[in-house]
Amino acid sequence: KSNGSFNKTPDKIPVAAHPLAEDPTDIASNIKYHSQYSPHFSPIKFEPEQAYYAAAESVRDRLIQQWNETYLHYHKVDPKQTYYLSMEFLQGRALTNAIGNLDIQDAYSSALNKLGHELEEITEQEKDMALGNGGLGRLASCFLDSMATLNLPAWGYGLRYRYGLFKQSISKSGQEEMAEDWLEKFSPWEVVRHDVVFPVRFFGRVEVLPTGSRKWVDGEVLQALAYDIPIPGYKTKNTNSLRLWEAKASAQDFNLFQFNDGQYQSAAELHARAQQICAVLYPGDATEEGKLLRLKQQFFLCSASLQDIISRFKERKEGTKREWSEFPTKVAVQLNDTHPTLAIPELMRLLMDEEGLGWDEAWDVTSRSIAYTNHTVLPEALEKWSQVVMSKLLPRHMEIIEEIDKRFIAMIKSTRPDLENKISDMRILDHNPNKPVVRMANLCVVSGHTVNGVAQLHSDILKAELFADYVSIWPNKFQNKTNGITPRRWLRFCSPELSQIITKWLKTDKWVTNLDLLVGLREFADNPELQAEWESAKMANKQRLAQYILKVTGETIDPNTLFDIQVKRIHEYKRQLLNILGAVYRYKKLKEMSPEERKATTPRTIMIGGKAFATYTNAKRIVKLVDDVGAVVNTDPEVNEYLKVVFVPNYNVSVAEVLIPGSEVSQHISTAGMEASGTSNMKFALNGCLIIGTLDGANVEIREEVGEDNFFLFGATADQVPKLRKDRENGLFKPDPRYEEAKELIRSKAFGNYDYNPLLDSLEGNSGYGRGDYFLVGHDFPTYIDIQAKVDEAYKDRKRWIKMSILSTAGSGKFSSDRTISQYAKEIWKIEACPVP
Ligand code: 4GP
Repeated sequence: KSNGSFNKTPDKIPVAAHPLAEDPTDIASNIKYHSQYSPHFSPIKFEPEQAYYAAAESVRDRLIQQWNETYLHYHKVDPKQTYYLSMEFLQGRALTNAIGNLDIQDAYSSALNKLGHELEEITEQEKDMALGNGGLGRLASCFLDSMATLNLPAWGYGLRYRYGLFKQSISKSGQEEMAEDWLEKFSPWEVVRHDVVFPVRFFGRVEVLPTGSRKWVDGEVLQALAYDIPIPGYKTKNTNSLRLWEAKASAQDFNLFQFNDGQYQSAAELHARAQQICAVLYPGDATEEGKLLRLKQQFFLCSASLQDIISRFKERKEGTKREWSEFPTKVAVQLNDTHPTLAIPELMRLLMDEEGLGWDEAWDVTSRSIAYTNHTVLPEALEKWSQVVMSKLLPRHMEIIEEIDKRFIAMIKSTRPDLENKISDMRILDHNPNKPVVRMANLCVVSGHTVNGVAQLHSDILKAELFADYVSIWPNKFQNKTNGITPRRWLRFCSPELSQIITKWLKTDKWVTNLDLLVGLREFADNPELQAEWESAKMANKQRLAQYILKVTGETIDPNTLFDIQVKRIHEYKRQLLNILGAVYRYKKLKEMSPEERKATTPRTIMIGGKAFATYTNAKRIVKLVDDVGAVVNTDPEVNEYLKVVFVPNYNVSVAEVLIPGSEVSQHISTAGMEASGTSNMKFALNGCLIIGTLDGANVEIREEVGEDNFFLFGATADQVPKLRKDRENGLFKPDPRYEEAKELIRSKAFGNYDYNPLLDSLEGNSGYGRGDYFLVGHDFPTYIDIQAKVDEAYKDRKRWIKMSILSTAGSGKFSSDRTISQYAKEIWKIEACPVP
């Protein structure tokens, strides 16, 4: 039992450093050693917070040992290595994951007991490393876990943002954003590498040398300093790195003269600009300054990472001169969306201007090394950078991009005259006189050796629509890699109860690294003993979730009601609005019922969580609406036994680890064709939660795997969407009366005085992006309500429900990120496992 008043470590435990101790007493000594000799607090305290830091540092010792071995092993073997470039990594907490992957959970738990603490309470002390926004960032983190677990030589590269994604709180006026300071105290999981520093230039000009070659000079130069985070694999020695860059200015850039003259700001101007680069993830880009800062961030990541990659390429064969043609056989660079596209012209520049290669050779090396993953077809997310800004910030890169564009056009003209009328869409530069831009996705497709989508439907849409013209030139360039999630964090560690049951029935825990083994549960799905165990594990998780909701919202929810969850970024295409309109409709019907009729319904708790981007007004209105509906429904004594609506604040990775295991149904209800994949759908399904979903993204494949009977399907399909929008345009849409009722109730101010008309008006009028119900809430509403009624019915049959839940887990094997990463390794990166002996 934790002892809050405990002020220092117990005397009977000796203080010693045993980095690799296995015995709990030795581990306790090691933790004690860190509390005394790696101090971060005054010496008399040893409360949960101090215990967390000391425990984390003792785990880190152990990681460092195998991390160094991994580094040396890769150095010696010199395998082909992958570098995953991403502006986002949503790592969440590290302690539980590290202890779990190292398989030292029991030893740490009892070591901490000896010191008067509980492991569970200690892990709660850790702040999430929230250097990501949503699916794309969390995917990158799942991938890192799988790469290490599969012993693949593969590193992540990102930026060390000071503030991650904002912290969300909900007040009377809706969502409020605050800076999320994950480094407030410090992170025990990062190691600064003072010997890994690279210069990164901005602005300046291009100088033509007497030899005719070109060089980027002048401007301002910042330093990129490496911070490494260890990424341990599950039950393996291999420990990879996530290298995060921080921007710094040097002492020479500090003007002592100006400072002593009282000109403090201008004396440290470059230092201040350096700080801006890694200050926040996705700074607002409504202003020109904001756009420039984002472009700087992207270039900073690309330039530092590529200089590092090149230096490692050389270092691993020190003393001998390597052929550059060997580079693509040693290096695979994966661009996680278009954000790191500048890696392409930067690699070209480094090879030509710094290493002296000619265009053709540099192009060959670059295009054989780099591949690109697309994560969205939303037009606003396809990056386009102003040519004016690009020329100013990166003059040499602009030249290189112009040359790539020119050569691409020449290639089309000489080899594919049939595509000449498509050139203006396909080329990289868009010379629209009002706003000439560089189209980053086009640059990736033209330059990379492989382009992939993240679920079968999405990859098909990329090939048939967005990139169709390129497919006819390079039919083999396009692939699908259906996303996945790590079964370690998303089942084994977040739901130990369910994991234990699975291991017991499968008679092995090998499913943790071979998730396909879960199909073995199918044969027991009807077994009453398994069903009873399953139900009680789910109930324990629901109770834990109910306690969490009480703690963060003050709302009491009943674990005997159906737990229905939708958690993801708030976006109109994800249609949280459909969910809340459904809840409003349910509320209205409950109000109209007699007490007896109400008793016959399936009581439900609807939980919705997610962050709305600070400048996305409609998304913020949706958050407010959910909260307002909850305030009325939850305090209405007539219905609150049968319905509650809760907005879960500050959704992040560690909150997901509590919500997902406790869920029974979850909603993945995007307009078909718009959600590239989704990954939380996979986490829910794996945890025995049934999905209410449209045929969108990976839902399609989840339904195939878990079986149609275990998936609540509704809504239009992707191929129907264009016609439905056209029909709307032509006044052919006839709203369902139930839909009108729900909207009317909100307009009638039943949920408070806030003006929801602008939000509801986006559902009216003629269709068009952002208006006239572009996302087809109205069209899908009736089938949504019908399927919800089926969910209510199904829940009443407990046996059938539990069976469906078991079958959902049993069918989730495909969605392991181990499967996804094995496919990337084999089919895109051509890398092989390099296990540390
Ligand atoms: C997301 C997609 O919206 C989501 O469907 C997908 O599962 C995820 O990437 C991972 O592939 N995209 C983003 C983004 O997060 O910023 O474009």
